[in-house]
Amino acid sequence: KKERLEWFREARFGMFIHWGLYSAAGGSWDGKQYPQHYAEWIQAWAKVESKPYAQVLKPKFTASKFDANAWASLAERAGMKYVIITSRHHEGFSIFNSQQPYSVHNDVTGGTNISPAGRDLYGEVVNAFRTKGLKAGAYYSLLDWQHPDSYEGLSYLNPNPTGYKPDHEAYKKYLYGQIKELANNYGGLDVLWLDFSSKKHQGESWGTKQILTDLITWQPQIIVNNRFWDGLENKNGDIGTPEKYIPPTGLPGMDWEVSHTMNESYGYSAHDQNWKSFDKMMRLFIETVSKGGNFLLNVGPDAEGAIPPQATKLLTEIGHWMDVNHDA
Ligand code: FUL
Repeated sequence: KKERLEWFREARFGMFIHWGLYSAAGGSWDGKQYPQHYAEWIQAWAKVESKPYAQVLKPKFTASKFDANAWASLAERAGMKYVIITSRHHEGFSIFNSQQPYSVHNDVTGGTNISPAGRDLYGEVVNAFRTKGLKAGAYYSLLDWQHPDSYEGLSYLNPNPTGYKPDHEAYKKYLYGQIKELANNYGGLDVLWLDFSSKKHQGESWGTKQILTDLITWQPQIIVNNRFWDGLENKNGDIGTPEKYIPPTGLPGMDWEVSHTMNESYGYSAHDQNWKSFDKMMRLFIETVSKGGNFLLNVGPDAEGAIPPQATKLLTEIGHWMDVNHDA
């Protein structure tokens, strides 16, 4: 464990990226703005079924301005040492080209891979960061709102419309298959950032033992966060993951990383304009690092793959601060 965590302990600063179909909704559905924080939860806030959700948002998710190298440069210049990107979020749509058989019990047109034809957005990001010598990890949602066999699948948004009885074993297989792809198809996986467990669904509910055993074989250097078992902030993973919160005394006896946002939401929201000032941001960063944690700072690109200008500006300012305060 010690060697695996060596780079992480020195890294201090990483980029979190939330990018998926929800980015195309931008915090609104059907003309209505949802004030809830976390625009990546829009499907749940607006209670949209997966089929119309995908039909509306997929065509908008064009990535037409997306430039993985520009993202990696922005992170590097800000002093970041790694990236964690949402390979898929709770909605269940993937920005990596998964080959897992698509469930016949659902009918989301065109399946759940959302990279534009001929591309693999997740792969492009991972490659760009690795090429710069930065580490790259995958956020992967254990929840899946579109999969009919997942615990929170169709029944979560649309209580069992067809009388179909979810087959959780089938979902576990699907989950295992996707994690296997992430670990083996992209030239390495430095962090697997799973999200999330609850009292009801944890550990073997997800097939944890097999996944962890195999992960270590596929990627011996991998770091796995703590959200596999008893919910957030449990002590069973490699790293604790307090969310938008800095524990006053750190997390004694555990490596950890605070994920923070520049406005309120992780996913892109057109109406969340509560941007933190540079001073506020630096205070959060320094407080985290001084207590022994890493600072994982989120950006939420829009459906075209543009990072909001306010975020670019903050990251650029942080980069200047790093230049000035870096002891060479
Ligand atoms: C949470 C998720 O539900 C949020 O949407 C976000 O991804 C955050 C980092 O983790 O558990």
